[in-house]
Amino acid sequence: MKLFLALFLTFSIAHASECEIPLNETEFCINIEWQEGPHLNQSAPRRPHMKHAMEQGKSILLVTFYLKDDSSKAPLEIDGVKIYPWMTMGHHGHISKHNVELLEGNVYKVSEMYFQEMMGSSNWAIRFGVAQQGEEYNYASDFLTSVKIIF
Ligand SMILES: [Cu+2]
Repeated sequence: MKLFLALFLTFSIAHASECEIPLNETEFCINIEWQEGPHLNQSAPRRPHMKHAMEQGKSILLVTFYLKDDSSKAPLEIDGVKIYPWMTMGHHGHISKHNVELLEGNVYKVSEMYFQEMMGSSNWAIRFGVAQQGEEYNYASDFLTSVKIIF
């Protein structure tokens, strides 16, 4: 038990100066904080696939981006940033309903997310990407990083 704790502390310290979540390898880091949830609604009656996308969820995530070498972690606005819930079901996946607002202080609030268990899967993640100007963003393949949601 003591050995495990010592190893864990070493691991934490070794990564203290790194990004908790890197958006890309060189520049930006992401900080996330659940303001509400994440809630997995397992009691909703079974509905046809994708119907859930119309329902309004309660889970709210606060996201900030900061420069990797900025120890003050000052929140930045990222042009064209995409933050969205993604579900993986077997060999395919899909986006689902959400709303993103940029609050004062460059805090991104992602709300109205409804995480539902579907066909036995609760494999939800939050994906982050940046849309390039003049190009259509592909939600399935253009993300830069993804964080699995632990319910
Ligand atoms: Cu699904």
